[in-house]
Amino acid sequence: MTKLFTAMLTVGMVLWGSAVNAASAQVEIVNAWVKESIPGAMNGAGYLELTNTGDSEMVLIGVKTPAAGRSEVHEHVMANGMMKMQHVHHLAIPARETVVFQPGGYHLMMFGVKQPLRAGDTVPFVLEFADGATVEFGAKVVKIQ
Ligand SMILES: [Cu+2]
Repeated sequence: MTKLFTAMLTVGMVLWGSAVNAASAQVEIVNAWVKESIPGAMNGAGYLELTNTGDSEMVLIGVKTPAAGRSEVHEHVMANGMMKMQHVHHLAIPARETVVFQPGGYHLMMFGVKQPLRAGDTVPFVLEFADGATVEFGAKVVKIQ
């Protein structure tokens, strides 16, 4: 990872640090990871297990990362016998339930990755919920064989 990229990520994390509010305590994130970039790839994807630990539904409405020009919550769907990705604008997570983001299903789509994502790096993300809550976490870049 270049020095410039490291600095950029640090600035991003500091700026977003102030955005966390108390409601974020209602969400737990484990097993967050990102696929290592394949040479020449402009896009990337992140995965995680997201648990709503609270007593009320949480609705995920967006995701941000300083590592890419734009990021969206996506899912894979079958359309006319073909797998395609689509933007998920509202993903409801019922109280006490876990949603697993994994290859072939929900993922955090990154468009225009600014630097190749290398195994061992950590990509910071912020999830945004309909009630205004935000949750920050780091996803480890993993090499895909
Ligand atoms: Cu996608």
